[in-house]
Amino acid sequence: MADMQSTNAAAPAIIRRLDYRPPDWLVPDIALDFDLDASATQVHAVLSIVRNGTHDRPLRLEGDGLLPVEVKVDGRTLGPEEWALDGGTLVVPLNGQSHQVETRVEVAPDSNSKLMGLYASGGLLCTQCEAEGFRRITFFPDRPDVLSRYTVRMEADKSRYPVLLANGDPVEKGDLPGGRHWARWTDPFPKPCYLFALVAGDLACNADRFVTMSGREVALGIWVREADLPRTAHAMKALKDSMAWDERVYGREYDLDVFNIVAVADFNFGAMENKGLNIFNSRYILADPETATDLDYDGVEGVVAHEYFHNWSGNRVTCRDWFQLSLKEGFTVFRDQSFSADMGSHAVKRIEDVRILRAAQFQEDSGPLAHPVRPESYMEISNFYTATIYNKGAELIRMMALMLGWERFRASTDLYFESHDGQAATCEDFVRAMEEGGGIDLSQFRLWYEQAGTPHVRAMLSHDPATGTAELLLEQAVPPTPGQPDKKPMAIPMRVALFDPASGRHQGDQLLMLTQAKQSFRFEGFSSAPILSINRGFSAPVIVETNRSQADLAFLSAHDDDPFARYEAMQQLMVNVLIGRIGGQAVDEDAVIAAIRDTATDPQLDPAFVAETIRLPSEAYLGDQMPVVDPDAIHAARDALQQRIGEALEPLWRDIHAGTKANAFSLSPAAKGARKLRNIALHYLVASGAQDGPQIAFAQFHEADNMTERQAALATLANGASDEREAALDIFYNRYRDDALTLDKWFQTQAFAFHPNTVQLVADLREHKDFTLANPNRVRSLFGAFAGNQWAFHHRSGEGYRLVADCIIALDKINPQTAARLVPPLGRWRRFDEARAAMMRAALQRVLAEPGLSRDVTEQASKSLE
Ligand code: 0A1
Ligand code: ZN
Repeated sequence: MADMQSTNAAAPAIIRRLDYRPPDWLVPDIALDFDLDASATQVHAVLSIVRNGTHDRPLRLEGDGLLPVEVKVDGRTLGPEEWALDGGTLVVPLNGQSHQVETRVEVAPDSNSKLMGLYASGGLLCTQCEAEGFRRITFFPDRPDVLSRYTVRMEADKSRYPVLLANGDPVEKGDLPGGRHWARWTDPFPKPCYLFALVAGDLACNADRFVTMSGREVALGIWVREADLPRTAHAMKALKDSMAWDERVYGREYDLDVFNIVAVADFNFGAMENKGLNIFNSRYILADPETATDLDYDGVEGVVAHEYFHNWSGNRVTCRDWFQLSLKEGFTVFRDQSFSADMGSHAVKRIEDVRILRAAQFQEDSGPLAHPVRPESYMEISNFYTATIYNKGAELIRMMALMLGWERFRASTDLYFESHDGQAATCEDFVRAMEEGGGIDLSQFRLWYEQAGTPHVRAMLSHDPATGTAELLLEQAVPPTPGQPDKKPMAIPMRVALFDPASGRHQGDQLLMLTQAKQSFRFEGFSSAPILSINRGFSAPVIVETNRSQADLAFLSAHDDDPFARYEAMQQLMVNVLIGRIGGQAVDEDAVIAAIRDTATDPQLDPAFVAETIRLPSEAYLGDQMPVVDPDAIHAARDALQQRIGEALEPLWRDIHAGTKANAFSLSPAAKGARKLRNIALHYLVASGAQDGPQIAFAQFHEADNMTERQAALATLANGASDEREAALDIFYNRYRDDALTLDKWFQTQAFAFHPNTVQLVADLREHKDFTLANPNRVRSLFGAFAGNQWAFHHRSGEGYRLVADCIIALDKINPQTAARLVPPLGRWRRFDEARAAMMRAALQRVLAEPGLSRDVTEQASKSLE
């Protein structure tokens, strides 16, 4: 049977949610033995398998790029006619109910450029198995509903790989002849293979301890290169804070004796929640004031928390199949967002999270790659680690928590964890726990999991002075998305308040449930027309259109007691002026300037909130408000308004900039807020065109004792043309050329700059000696940032599209997952004028015509053209 091998060069198969079938064989136990070596690692796997149900189907063990050196069943080596390879999958017919199956394979970590499976990074050997990387290590039923107890033995050269880590707890170790050593780890918790991990290398440890709520001591370790040890303190603090928070807020305790984190330089995503052994992209572990911005610090805190929280929402309760990915990701993002809000400012965190949602998820939801939070089909699951699964998924949990109230929500999460502990569950299981624990009917709410697309809600407030009645008419519509032309009305929780303009107060915040296509709500007791504050706290992930005047928005920007709604009013005020300007209408910029001045000078407000609120909406967000995006007009209008704001309030910007200079670095919320505001002030000051603007920016760049101020000054300078620009870029490069994470900022700042020559600069940086396609962080710093720079990427020459398509084609041969992440910006062609759209389609077609294209890029590019 061994000659039955088949190759699969045809169009990638489509996997469908409704085709789910329970596994044919279970694997209660697995023992793995690794003889580790960078170029030839031997993997010996012993699987105890049990037939699941009554059937006569053979055992199928997935493999990707593996050739069995040996296959044994119950201790007997099989002849080549007793097994077969079917497109990589090892097929073994078996008669009994349970067997012991052994395989031996050899893998080559140092030629694994996809960074999936076992790979080498900076002298380390490490693994990445989610979603389907375990099949690149050994033959196994690589699906999340097969849960096994793992024992892992590793053997390696002791000088090269003095540290050997795996999931669970270490149990035994020893030395071997020839300078080799070994270690054995066991993980008592049954887990799916996507949570398997090992690391071998020369690592130093930041060791600490945590005592859990039941008094157990957990040994914590953050493992990095020796030189990076001083940069691990913030991650360790975040880990301990997360452990305490999950106990306090969700009643969830850690369950093993050790918890290890390893930082690696080459990693496709942010980090990975492997049981007891989280593996991180080093950018989410390492931080010090010299090299990390406040945003980086927050990223470390948030991602450490995210991965830790997965221990319950993901590991103890895992996913039945990959269509349920948001079960663990949406819930875990909601948990990490709540944690970060508790660690800092709720108001600012909500604004930041909504900004990310709108920038990434709303765009996804309105384009060719739109998909439901629980998708129906995929070609390559790696393409579904999206803002929809993560961020919109988190909004769904947030809405349920809002509808239930915290106490009932918490009772429901307890029920969910208790009833599904040790299981592979579904999104439906979660919703049912919410219904049972919360005593609520979520039948209509389930549409949020099924229907893609961002709902639009039109809100019209009218007032009858004769009766003192206000009427709020809400209408909803969910736009068509691929495969879903017609949508049903959703259950949309809308927090609203009606302000009395005379007193500046409202009668209370109400939660309205919009469940019909059109619904009206009446409010009594308004002698004069109230002002509508709607979707407060961004209670639902929808696009709200209202009939509010600029005067109403200005009122709310000064008086709304819901910080998100106050921010939103200011942003809408700005959007209206900018869109008006783009459309050639006469607009009243003075109202915006006055609102900014009032906000920036209000002593009651948190400086971090002020900074968020007075910042102009991004060019991309403005594009989202237009029927056809006009990148040049948007840039011109935004630039001009920025300059006006800069000029009109120049003394204020000088004051704020001077008044927020700190004597010594601190990570306190007040110090972070001051830096945020200081950087915005600098930005407006330079935008004003003041003669000394570049010098002031350069002075900040030069004098700063922290990266937040240094990088902001560099970014401000990078937008213009000045001697200071070139000097600062040179200084930055020379200072950080040997520090990869910081050098990434140098690439990113230039790719993201509003500079007329950005396209050419990016083309030149592509050829820079420090640019490499082998490191995903470097690729994202240059091409990810560039593709997010609307004005530059959509340069009318089409050169931006060409650069990104070239990068996708070259990168696909090395790392298809990371290549596929660069496709969506090209897929937004329907949003642009026909000349640009044609060039974007041509770029996608050129990518698709590439022979041997990966399944990852094929799926994204072909769907983008449909
Ligand atoms: N589960 C991880 C995300 C993740 C997914 C796939 C990966 O493969 C390269 C890596 C990480 C998380 O949500 O953090
Ligand atoms: Zn996650």
